[in-house]
Amino acid sequence: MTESARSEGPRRPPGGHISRLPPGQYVPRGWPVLHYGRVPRIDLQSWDLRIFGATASGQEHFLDYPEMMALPTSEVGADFHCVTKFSMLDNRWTGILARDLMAVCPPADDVAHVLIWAEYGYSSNVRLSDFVAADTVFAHTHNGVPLSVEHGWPLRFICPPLYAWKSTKWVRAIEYLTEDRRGFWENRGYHNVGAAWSEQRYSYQERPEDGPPL
Ligand SMILES: Nc1nc2c(c(=O)[nH]1)N[C@H]1C(S)=C(S)[C@@H](COP(=O)(O)O)O[C@H]1N2
Ligand SMILES: [Mo]
Repeated sequence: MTESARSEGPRRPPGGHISRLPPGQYVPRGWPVLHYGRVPRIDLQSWDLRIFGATASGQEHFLDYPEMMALPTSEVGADFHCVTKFSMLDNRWTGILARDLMAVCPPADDVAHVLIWAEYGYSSNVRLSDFVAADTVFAHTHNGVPLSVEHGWPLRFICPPLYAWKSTKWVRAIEYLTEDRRGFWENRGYHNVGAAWSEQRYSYQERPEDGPPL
């Protein structure tokens, strides 16, 4: 694994106690709904997940909803950090681990980044090392209750150590990349990596190795 958000986590400040919250974050009263554009209308009959780009076979894969739901189910406990500074602690996400999906539709050997695509063209990129982590999940259920459409039903990506703009709602496609490519917010001022514990909020904070030139 390359240098990764995974090695980071709660730190003991000079004063003593360990904070559950990354720097600059607070816990709001409810669970805010935040996204760009409209909430899509979902039709499970026509829904599919497309896996394309640099696949190992060179072929695109398509999974319909029953095929996706037939993959092994996992539950992940994780906090959720939005760059606008709200955090939701102790979420239980149920769904399909990204690594389990990847085992079925593997990438080519030279893939190091992944773009997650949503309905209406929203996208966000993550490093393959974050994609295959044990707590990266395509979730359909939150704390035992199916996600509302506003929160990304029927399937949303969750990558806990990264800011939540990388937790794409209404996922429809996964693109395997041999060269990193920025998604929607990474092209509009947010950090290409976005590790919350390192406060990688904005693209002006990036080191050259953090992402492709803007
Ligand atoms: N498809 C899609 N997913 C998205 C977004 C979006 O605009 N479109 N916004 C992201 C941002 S910026 C945040 S903070 C979270 C918010 O998730 P929530 O509405 O479930 O709290 O969704 C992320 N996923
Ligand atoms: Mo966000």
